[in-house]
Amino acid sequence: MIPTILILGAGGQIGSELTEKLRTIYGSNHVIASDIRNNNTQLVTSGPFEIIDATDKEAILTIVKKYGVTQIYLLAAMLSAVGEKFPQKAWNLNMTSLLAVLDIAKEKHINQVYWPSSIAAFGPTTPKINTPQQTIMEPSTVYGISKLSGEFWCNYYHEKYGVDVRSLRYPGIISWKTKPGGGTTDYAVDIFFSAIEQTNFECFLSKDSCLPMMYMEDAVDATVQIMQAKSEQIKIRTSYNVSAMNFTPKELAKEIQQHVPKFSITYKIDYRQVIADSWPDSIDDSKAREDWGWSPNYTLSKMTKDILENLLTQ
Ligand code: AKB
Repeated sequence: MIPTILILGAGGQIGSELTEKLRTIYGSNHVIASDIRNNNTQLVTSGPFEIIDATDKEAILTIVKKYGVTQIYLLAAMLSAVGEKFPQKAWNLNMTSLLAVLDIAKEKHINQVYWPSSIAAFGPTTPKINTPQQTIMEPSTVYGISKLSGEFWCNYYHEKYGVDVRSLRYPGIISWKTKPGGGTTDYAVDIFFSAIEQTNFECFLSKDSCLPMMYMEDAVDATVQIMQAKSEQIKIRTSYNVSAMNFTPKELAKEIQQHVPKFSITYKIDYRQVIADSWPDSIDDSKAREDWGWSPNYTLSKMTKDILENLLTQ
């Protein structure tokens, strides 16, 4: 049966590309995009669109009933860097929206939920290299605390009420169509916009700050794949580690310079460095590979080439 999907936070970095992909797979009328505002013309014109505050359970339920929604993808969230400026707002948005959606699933209005966790659920005491699926998790940001708590809420609703909720711990996601907002890994997107202007990029992380990253194409594929997997393949109901590449700002700049020799980078470290320092350098995603066949397609060089080609021909 073709699912009818509601995407909360569809106007954001991941939501906008995921909506496009899901509309291609299931047909535009089966994918209802929603956000708190309607400033993304592409989303609004390519299929159904509704204004929804993701913390408002009744508003979500009204739309679920209106369209006969069977799956919700909850992508509305406040990210790590901006969350440190507004800790209570971040907690409220990230947790209230998740509990609203899990409750809607518990009440059997829908039958599947997707909710992203993040590498931010790890913390400074977590083993940094090849971080295992199950390990010490003591996040130091409010975003990370909300992700770790959210993972356990997902597991609780699955165990206790049989809710079919699936989740990935996204690394930094790199895209060129829609920019992210308020994350610590955002430098790896902004850098490409300086590169195509052939200007200097001032990086807010140090040159050797290594972080796990993933190209949007892979992030969207991983999301679709985990949602399409058979229920019995999903053995982890907190959230799966997924990994594609790891690099430092210096390594990314070097890769870009192969295509844009005039591009340069300088470093002016700010408060986001401490956040980056608390996250893993690399991730062990063997469980995702074993359980539902995850495997990324993009390396750093393939991604860099693809982004620059797209941005330069836009
Ligand atoms: C952020 O930097 O806050 C996000 C994330 C890693 O979840 N991109």
